[in-house]
Amino acid sequence: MLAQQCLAGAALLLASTSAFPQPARRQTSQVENNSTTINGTTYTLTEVGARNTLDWRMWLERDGNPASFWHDIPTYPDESNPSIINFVVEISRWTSGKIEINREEPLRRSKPPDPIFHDEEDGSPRFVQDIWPFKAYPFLYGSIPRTWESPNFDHDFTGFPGDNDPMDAFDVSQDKGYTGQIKPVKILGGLAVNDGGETDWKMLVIGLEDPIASRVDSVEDLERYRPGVIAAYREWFHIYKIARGDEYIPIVGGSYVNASFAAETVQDSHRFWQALVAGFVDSNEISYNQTTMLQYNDSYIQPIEAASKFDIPRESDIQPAVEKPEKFQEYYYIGSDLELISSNNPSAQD
Ligand SMILES: *[C@@H]1O[C@H](CO)[C@@H](O)[C@H](O)[C@H]1NC(C)=O
Ligand SMILES: *[C@@H]1O[C@H](CO)[C@@H](O)[C@H](O)[C@H]1NC(C)=O
Ligand SMILES: *[C@@H]1O[C@H](CO)[C@@H](O)[C@H](O)[C@H]1NC(C)=O
Ligand SMILES: *[C@@H]1O[C@H](CO)[C@@H](O)[C@H](O)[C@H]1NC(C)=O
Ligand SMILES: *[C@@H]1O[C@H](CO)[C@@H](O)[C@H](O)[C@H]1NC(C)=O
Ligand SMILES: CC(=O)N[C@H]1CO[C@H](CO)[C@@H](O)[C@@H]1O
Repeated sequence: MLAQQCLAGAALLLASTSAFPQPARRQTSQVENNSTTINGTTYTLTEVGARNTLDWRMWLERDGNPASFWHDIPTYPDESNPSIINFVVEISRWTSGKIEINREEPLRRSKPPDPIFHDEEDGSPRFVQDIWPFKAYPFLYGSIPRTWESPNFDHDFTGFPGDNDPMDAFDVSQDKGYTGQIKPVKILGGLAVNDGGETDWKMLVIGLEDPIASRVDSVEDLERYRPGVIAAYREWFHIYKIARGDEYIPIVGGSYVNASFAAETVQDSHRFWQALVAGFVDSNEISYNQTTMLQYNDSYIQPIEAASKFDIPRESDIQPAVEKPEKFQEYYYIGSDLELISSNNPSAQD
């Protein structure tokens, strides 16, 4: 272990002094991409700890002060165009760690709650299984800032209450993305996932920078330029939890809703969030502290006070990633009766 740490330390040292790009450094850090400016606002990522551990964390700074990934990034790059939204990448494509925004204490440092953290399952970091022919999350996965799947009532389209999280989205762009990335995307459609009796929308989006973005506005357009992916991604949402022992996940209405209906649903969700941060509704234990909207004074924290108040580190301190547990390194198959088939146990099928 010690030797491994020394080697990793040496690799990092080499990486930072070498004139050439070093793949080892890329794997463990986003330091190259820790800062991005959108509409004159600079967003910076601060990363602390080792990936694939419960102690790992990532914070957001907005113009140099702590901010919440959920409450301090605008939903829309341009308020007059509801089909383009900002998207926060939590999970890059083909990675399996269940990384997400912590809803209970977005600005606070404690264990495990953090702005973005590695979700826990039975005391260990949670991963999704690789289900053949997919690999991990087969797209960029994340959430839409300033939206809320309100659990306080049954939603019209689904007939179920929301899951109490920001609204999720999946991005079919070719770039693989990185955790903490904020990118403008276009809404193409959406899947109304019924996750155990909770409404859990998965909005289908594409990054504006993608080579086909200007040509696709709908699910049908995407089918034309990327045949097969629509059906494959829908199938993944049905089956991805079977490997951890859960049921097949139904989709309300059976398939994708269209782009305009999806955009309206995002707008509704943005309104539910507004009622949340204004303190008008039961917050269901969500911390909605934010550092950008003085008009919501119950939840507003002075930006310059936030770092000391919530004990937020100002510098990144990135440790080499820890290896995934073995059971998440093998492939699984889903049989025709939706049974789980492990690649390590061929005799089970004789
Ligand atoms: C970092 O950003 C640059 C340009 O913005 C991009 O070319 C590069 O691929 C990114 N690197 C990673 C690791 O995402
Ligand atoms: C973008 O910046 C301009 C100028 O500061 C501002 O008027 C506008 O509201 C901003 N748009 C968003 C969506 O933040
Ligand atoms: C989109 O879907 C909604 C809800 O099903 C429907 O009312 C609307 O007519 C559809 N719009 C288009 C352009 O197909
Ligand atoms: C808090 O915000 C509300 C509007 O949302 C405003 O009416 C009220 O005066 C504000 N209170 C303080 C102390 O700023
Ligand atoms: C961002 O990246 C730069 C260059 O890699 C690094 O010097 C700086 O410490 C990083 N800042 C944070 C907050 O991680
Ligand atoms: C609305 C909200 O989340 N308020 C919290 C902000 O943070 C303080 C701690 O400083 C909590 O006490 C509030 O409940």
